[in-house]
Amino acid sequence: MSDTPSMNMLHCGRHWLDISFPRVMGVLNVTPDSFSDGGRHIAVDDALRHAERMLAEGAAIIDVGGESTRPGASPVSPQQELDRVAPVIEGLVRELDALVSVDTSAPEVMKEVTALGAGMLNDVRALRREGALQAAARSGLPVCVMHMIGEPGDMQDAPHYDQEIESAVEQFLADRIGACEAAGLHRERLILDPGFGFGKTVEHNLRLLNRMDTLKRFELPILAGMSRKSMIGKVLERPVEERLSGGLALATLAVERGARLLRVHDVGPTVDAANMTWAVLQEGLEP
Ligand code: 9MG
Repeated sequence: MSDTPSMNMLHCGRHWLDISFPRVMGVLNVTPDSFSDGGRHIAVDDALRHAERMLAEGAAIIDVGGESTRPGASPVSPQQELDRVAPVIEGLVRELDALVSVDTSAPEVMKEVTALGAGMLNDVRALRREGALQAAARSGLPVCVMHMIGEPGDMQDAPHYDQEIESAVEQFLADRIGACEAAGLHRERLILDPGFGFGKTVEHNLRLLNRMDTLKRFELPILAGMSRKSMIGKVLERPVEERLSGGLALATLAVERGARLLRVHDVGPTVDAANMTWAVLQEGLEP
């Protein structure tokens, strides 16, 4: 990415986000499997307390998602998504003044969450749903566009590419940047994501991370999300609750290969890993 000051600041609604150094996005899933047994009110409250902890540990952004994008997951309706995320977004904005990103592909949801005070959109389908490009353009917010082949329901059924994975991802993102610009969504508002774990084998993921610096040619911020993913489980043979060390190794490499945003569950340790990596890359003490 360029070192021009304007390229290092993202205008996220009422927040400005400084990405002149790596920043951490904390994951806040509000899908039914992430709710506690205590009923809806308690679940919203739990979500807010969890977000508060992530902010205290150094998260710059909270990414709220109401649709599970895990392999095999089924899609939900926009109304279901909104019912899940809206009360949490309201609380994050009102009580915590947090910079909220919303993980959604639905244009209806994009419109509503913008009105609720979200500061960023995160679309794993890269604005390919009907009306999504227009909704994102109208929101005025930065948008993360991610590479994925297939849908969460089938994306891990023998993913195959006719070219090297990094070329496929680069081509896809170049096409999506073009589509965004044609829809009036300016380039300065885009964040690119290679989509680790989305329609990729473990070999694809490892190669893609190793060569992720090829995406720097777009001169746009890069977001990487690998926290607790199965690529760690497969290489280290660890269950999901034992993937922190592997995740920190991947976060470190992602920063070295150009990522300025890391989407993670374990915020505190990742902030330290990213700041330490950055200090070496900058040969200085301050993040
Ligand atoms: C929602 N979600 C799950 N994994 C993700 C990843 O790797 N990147 C982005 N942008 N979103 C993700």
